[in-house]
Amino acid sequence: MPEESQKPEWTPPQAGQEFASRVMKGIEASHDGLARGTGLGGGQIQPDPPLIRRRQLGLDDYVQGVLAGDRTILGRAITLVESNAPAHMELAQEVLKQLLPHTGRSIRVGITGVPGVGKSTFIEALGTYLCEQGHRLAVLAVDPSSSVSRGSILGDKTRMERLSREPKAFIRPSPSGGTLGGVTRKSRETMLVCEAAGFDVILVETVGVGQSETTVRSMVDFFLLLMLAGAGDELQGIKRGIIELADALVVNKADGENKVRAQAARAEYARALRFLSSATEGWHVQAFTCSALTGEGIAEIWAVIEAFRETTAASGVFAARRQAQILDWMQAMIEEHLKTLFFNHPGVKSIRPQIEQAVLAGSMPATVAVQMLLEKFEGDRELTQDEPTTHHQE
Ligand SMILES: Nc1nc2c(ncn2[C@@H]2O[C@H](COP(=O)(O)OP(=O)(O)OP(=O)(O)O)[C@@H](O)[C@H]2O)c(=O)[nH]1
Ligand SMILES: [Mg+2]
Repeated sequence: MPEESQKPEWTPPQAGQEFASRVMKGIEASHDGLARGTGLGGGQIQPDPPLIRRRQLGLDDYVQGVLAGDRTILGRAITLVESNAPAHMELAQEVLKQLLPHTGRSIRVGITGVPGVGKSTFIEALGTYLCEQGHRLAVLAVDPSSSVSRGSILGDKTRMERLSREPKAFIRPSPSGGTLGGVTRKSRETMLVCEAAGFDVILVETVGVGQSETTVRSMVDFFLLLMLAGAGDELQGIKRGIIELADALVVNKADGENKVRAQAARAEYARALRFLSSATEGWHVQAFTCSALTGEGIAEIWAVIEAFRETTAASGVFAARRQAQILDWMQAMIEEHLKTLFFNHPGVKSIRPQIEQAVLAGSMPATVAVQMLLEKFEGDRELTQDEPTTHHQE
């Protein structure tokens, strides 16, 4: 592991470079959830070096560091990838390009369920088991609501206590990205960086509310839905559509007095599954029980995930899904980009309030309003071909 604190090449930020200090600060926060020095290199705990001494890393430093599994550089590479500053984006894309040939060799597992169902506890149990089995795993979170709180996974450190001390595991909270699109881009790229660093299992925790399940489904190979016994579906906020995204249903907290109820709920879900279509071609979705707290059932669930990988790899569904996901992702990024270009367009911005007023007052049909705005957007763009590119990330 390079001793960065011995290379004081830092210079004060110039005007316009404020982002650089923001990135450094992010790294200092050590938000892989680990104490400094517990990295793969197996070093002892060291005090945080002062912010001022951190060395700028170049393209090669990032690429070589990540490929070597250097945990400090991995954390910084992810921070770079998450940065919204145009200068960082350029370097980040260059780093990603070089890492790309080393990505893809993992199984990506998404874990969803309503708040409190036990996702973090489940990840702690499964993750610890996987490390014992010799796997190396990265835990990521996708939580667009966490932009203010800096990711619930950080607050979860107590729930992932064993895992966060595990040298074979790397825990990364949700990026504070604003829109779901922004968070997703960052998480997908973070996933690639983790794969290049040699992690062979990627677990993605997502909040079981809103659109994030669909988004996480579109970035993982296997999607696992955690459920509770006793609570009605309405109460759990689980819609049939979400169940249809899942490759396995798992009734958690099957322990103590709750065990019998959990088994009954499992049987009920198993019956319901017969009438639903499967998310993955050729895969029969089943319901299970487990206790993330005691670890009971965890090994069996991993066996299901392995069976899934074998079945879908043999049928070609695994590779086909990944290909489709890349194209979907491209399309989503184009849509986000165009949306930002449109709504930030000065001409559009200047006439939009009056047009909206006219629509609300009933003096202009919405269709005409849209047409006027689009004409403004397209017309102005034709006139100003050499306008500066808008760097957009969200
Ligand atoms: N008895 C029992 N309690 C559990 C089990 N799994 C989780 N819990 C408890 O349920 C509570 C919520 O667990 P979390 O792992 O934080 O749930 P989560 O789904 O990650 O919650 P959010 O991140 O807030 O969405 C905690 O108090 C856990 O200790 C289990 O298998 N059995
Ligand atoms: Mg959690």
